[in-house]
Amino acid sequence: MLDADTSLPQSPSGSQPTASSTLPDQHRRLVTEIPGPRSRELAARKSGAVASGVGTMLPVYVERAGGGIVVDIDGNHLIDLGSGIAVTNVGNAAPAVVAGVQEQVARFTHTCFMITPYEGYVAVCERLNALTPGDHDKRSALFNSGAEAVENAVKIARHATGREAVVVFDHAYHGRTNLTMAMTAKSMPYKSGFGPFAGEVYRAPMSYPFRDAPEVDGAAAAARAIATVETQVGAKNTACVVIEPIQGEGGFVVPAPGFLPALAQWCRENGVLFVADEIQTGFARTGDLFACDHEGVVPDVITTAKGIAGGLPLAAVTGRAEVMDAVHTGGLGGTYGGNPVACAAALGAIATVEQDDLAGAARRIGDVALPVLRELAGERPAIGDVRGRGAMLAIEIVQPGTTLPDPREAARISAACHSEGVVTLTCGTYGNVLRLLPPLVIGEDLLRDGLGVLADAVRAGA
Ligand code: PLZ
Repeated sequence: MLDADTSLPQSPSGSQPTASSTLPDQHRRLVTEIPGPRSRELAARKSGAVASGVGTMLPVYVERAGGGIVVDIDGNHLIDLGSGIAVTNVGNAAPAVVAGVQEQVARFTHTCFMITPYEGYVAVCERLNALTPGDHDKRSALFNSGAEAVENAVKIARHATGREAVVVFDHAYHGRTNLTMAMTAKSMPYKSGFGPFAGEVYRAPMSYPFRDAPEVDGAAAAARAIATVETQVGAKNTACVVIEPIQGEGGFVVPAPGFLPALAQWCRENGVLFVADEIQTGFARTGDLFACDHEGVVPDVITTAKGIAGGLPLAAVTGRAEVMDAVHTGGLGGTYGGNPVACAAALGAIATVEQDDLAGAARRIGDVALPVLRELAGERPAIGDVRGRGAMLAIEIVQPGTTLPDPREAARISAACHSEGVVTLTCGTYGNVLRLLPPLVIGEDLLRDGLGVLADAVRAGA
């Protein structure tokens, strides 16, 4: 039981005004089947207009969203346990984000920072340099998407080291552009048929406690990865090691303690840059501002996106000043990178994360959810593992009594949650991980309601 000081706030019972909009009523309420008739009409229009390669996981069309609720155009109120894939950490249409965007969008929408610059870009870089792990001198550069940030981190690492090889891990996800597809591990749906892929990308084994033998602790898993790199790539050819401190799309894989520090130390000893991809884990999601903070790992370079700007497209590369500044002037950029409206949103989102202690809120979400999930796992052998940190949590679904992945059961559970009005996402190399990524502003009552729906869905299984 949580004491009063540390419990999550309850959801406001009625509508609450924000900067310009109204927070939707913070209760789950279904008024039609899911998806409802108006959403189904739009789904039909979608199939005649949108390329079918662009899928939709839960085709309820959204009318508004805020707090822990997504409201669809049929009037259904769904509990948001996805945050648009870890983006709306501060909640949808968060007041400081709305205010910043409205003020900025009325003054100017774009000049291109590379042509005639503006303060917002500089201010976001200052915030990133101050907040990311390590108190060394840092510089940042802004881009539009996570994949673009990862691409640029690799460009910078190659330039700064004069080396070409990039080391990534099993189960990694880094994006869908050509270079980042090469870095992403999973073929379907991300890579299949889209090759050839960029070269000089090498994959090392990840620490995956649920699937590793018990004797493979963090140090042993790091030694295994390092041996792979040393024999198959060579330290002196390696520009950077790029790793998600907790893997996202690959299955919310939390490496064993000691794995990340050992890798970082090997990098330091070998002139290899340690690049943390914190695109999914960043901005308080895991209960620390960045997941690397948990073990005191200080990356040379860190990529951020998603939670940085409360839903507007913005991404960043932040790194040691001497690494970042190794690139010639004009070597980094793009038309929209660090767009002024996105920067205003980011300044609002970052201020909200700090002022409202959303890292603390993320820890409390974990404190509420983990015991519920663990109890459920004790009761239901389909749950092979419960893991995660803060508000980045998952259950791995297996064939009972084994560690064999059961993606069909995971999909069934997720679909059952959807039909009861709870937005859940799956992930994992084997597609068998059900993940929870609630907005960090979710009320405890909504969170518990969502977890209850999930528990019922799991219990309905064989
Ligand atoms: N690095 C760690 O999680 C994006 C992908 C959704 P973009 N993850 C969600 C999908 O199916 O496309 C992600 C990530 C990590 C990089 C990225 C890429 O970020 O903003 O989607 O390009």
